[in-house]
Amino acid sequence: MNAKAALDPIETASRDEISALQLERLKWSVKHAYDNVDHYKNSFDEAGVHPDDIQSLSDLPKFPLSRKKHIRDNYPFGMFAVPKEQVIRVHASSGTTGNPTVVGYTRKDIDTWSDLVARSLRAAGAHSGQIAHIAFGYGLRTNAFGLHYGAEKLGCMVIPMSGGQAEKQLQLINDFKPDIVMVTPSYMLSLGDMLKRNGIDPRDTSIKIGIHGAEPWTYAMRDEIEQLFGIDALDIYGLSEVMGPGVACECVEDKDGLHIWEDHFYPEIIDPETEEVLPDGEQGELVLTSLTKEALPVIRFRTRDLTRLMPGTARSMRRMERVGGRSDDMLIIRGRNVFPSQIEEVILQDKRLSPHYSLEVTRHDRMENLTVLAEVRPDAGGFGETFRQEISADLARRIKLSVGFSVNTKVLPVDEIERSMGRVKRIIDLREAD
Ligand code: DLL
Repeated sequence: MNAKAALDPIETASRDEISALQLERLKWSVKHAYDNVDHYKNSFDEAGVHPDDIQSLSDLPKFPLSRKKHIRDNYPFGMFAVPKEQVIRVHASSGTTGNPTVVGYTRKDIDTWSDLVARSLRAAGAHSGQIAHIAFGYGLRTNAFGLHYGAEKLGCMVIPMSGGQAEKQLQLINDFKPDIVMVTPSYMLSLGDMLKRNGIDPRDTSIKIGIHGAEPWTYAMRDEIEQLFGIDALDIYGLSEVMGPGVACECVEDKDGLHIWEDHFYPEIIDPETEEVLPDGEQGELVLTSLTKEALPVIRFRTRDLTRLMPGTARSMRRMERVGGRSDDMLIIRGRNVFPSQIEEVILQDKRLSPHYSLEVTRHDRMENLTVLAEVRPDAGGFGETFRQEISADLARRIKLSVGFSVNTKVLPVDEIERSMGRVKRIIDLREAD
């Protein structure tokens, strides 16, 4: 069994067919939310809009935006649009402050999720008969479960390894010989490093496809992973409130932006400040409306993720550019904005530096300072302090050219940056400690 499954007809449908389906589904979804969720009824009434106002897709921006806070404020099940008896699964974000964000799924929602992850994996080049190792965490969060059901649906043998447990990961990769590994990009790099440390060339493993997401990563980071393992590394996107992983995914044919599965989610890009809708091609915040979700419909949900919409290529559905960052991850240093991914790009231009780094933010005499901590590669061609200082000075110069302000840089010896074991934490904020 090694068959490549056919695409769903809608994946290659014309734009007109896609829009017609979207409109029909949008009318249903907006009405479903209004009729069954107090929050949507109240906010639509307050804004003076009614589901009957949706006559074309361009009517959607008349409706109010929704956000994570609304789900949290209605903790635990207040945003559900179906009786609890029809909800067969819940997930929740851990939530560092306040209540967790609880999301729910009917059986049909779980089927849709599985179908869309299967579609995503197929776009990434996976097919039935392959072995898929999942190193995202299983638990309250949506990460591993959606991927698990989708891989099964595609016909893969699934290894539900879960996160962490580095030694075990390596053992199962060596013994079970997976074709596909699903994990955050940062943990994939850590696994590559650990394989090397154990005397195994990551290129000699059975892995052919890496499915990575849940955190921002640059194209330079993709090259790094692809070179390290000799694989295709594909970007998958999603968020719990809207479903989980599989809202959008790259195609192996073009590896240039993620196709949004527009038959189930309607994307808009807004200016995060003015909330005005921007035309395709312009950078802004992604807003998603679910078109088929039963348990937790979301209407104009603000994702906080910054991207832009681009036309379809390998599939008719529009693509979103890889997410460069969330508006909440933006660092404001002395009034200038910078995303960790901008720094990542500059670091990886220097082949002597490893892809592991962290960013320390401090405040001294009311001045914010950013220190970029990078690390030399074992094969950088030197180890001494002078060697590292030279690289560090060059890095500082290049970052200033790229972001427009000065940062401190420090290049550490091999293996001194803490390795990611899941979702990487790039920013060490020491401002509170001042
Ligand atoms: O991280 C779902 C997911 C799991 C996606 C596994 C991909 C793979 P949440 O925990 O709700 O859900 O976090 C969602 O993570 O709003 C983005 O800020 C970020 N994110 C997810 N995928 C990507 C990606 C999952 N491919 C939040 N690139 C989102 C950049 C991503 N950021």
